[in-house]
Amino acid sequence: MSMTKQQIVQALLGQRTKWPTTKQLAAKQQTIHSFAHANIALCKYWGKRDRQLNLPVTSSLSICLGTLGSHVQLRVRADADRIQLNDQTLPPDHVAYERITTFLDLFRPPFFDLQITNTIPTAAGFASSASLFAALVKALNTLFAWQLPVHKLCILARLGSGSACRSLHKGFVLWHAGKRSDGMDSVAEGLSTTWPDLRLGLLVTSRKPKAISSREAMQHTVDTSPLYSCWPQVVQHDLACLQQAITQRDFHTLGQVSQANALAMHATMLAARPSVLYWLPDSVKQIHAVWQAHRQGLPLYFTMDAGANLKLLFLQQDEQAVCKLFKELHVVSPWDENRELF
Ligand code: 2P0
Repeated sequence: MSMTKQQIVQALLGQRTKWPTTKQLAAKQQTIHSFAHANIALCKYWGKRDRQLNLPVTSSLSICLGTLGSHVQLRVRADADRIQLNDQTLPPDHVAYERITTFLDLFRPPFFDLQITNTIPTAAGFASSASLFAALVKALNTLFAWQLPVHKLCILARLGSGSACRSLHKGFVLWHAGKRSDGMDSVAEGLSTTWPDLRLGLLVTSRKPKAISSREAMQHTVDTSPLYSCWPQVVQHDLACLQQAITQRDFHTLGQVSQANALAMHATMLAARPSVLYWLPDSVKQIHAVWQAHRQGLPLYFTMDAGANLKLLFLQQDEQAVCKLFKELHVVSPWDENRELF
């Protein structure tokens, strides 16, 4: 039988769970600031072996979005949690309020005052829940002075949202699926290879929240898609290719395999019953535009998550040509910390 989230927290924090009282914390009047960048998977996390602990069926590999992500300010409060998201106070029946407070329930007392500023569109397929839970876990670590090593922070962040563990490292990150039922080996690892010339381009097709959350779509696909049984083999192949492409800085393989992996994930969703289709007419137009540019010799690829937006992959040398084709592009340099774009 799998462990509960509370048991995992207890196991990770041990004596540290005897944290200071609300009064002691409030007396410090501390406001903790933290930041975690968003991440985009090149080989996707799609399907859970344990829904309670967000343990994935397969490993996955991502790249961080540099300065784009979630800023969190955390303080303690005596009564109910208060959560502000991009300057709006969330009502208690808001889906994000419920999700965040359910996570905070693992660390009571106290209650919390949380201000979140996402520098990427929230819930539009730009992985804002990953950066949010990663930033929140970093803030809790500082507030309670746990001084946890990063692999333990990964496990805590994963309890909030699976891919949040990938937002605790920079650059390329491999999230190991792990084998243990308690998930203590399901942690993210930062890869040592950097690739400063690599660029991501965010194409905003829609800022609207999705009709179906990625969490629901993922489970529905696992439960009903006849194509899902192929997914672990696809990932095994793609992960090996991507890791080699990263080591060798082989951009064509990186682009081709990332694009194919995203399309394979969407294929599993399309085959679900009923089908899940995140693409909008503009998404399809943009896919064709990328393919046409590619046919004309531009080394350009895309990936997509559970949303309508494309993320383009290209190299610095082609940035001008790509920006000419896609006027609304937000270019991200994963290894340049000084580049603010949104
Ligand atoms: C990823 N996605 O690898 C994949 C690809 C979306 C598509 O991680 O763990 O709903 O239930 O919070 O945040 C988004 O999945 O998953 C995600 P849980 P979530 O980036």
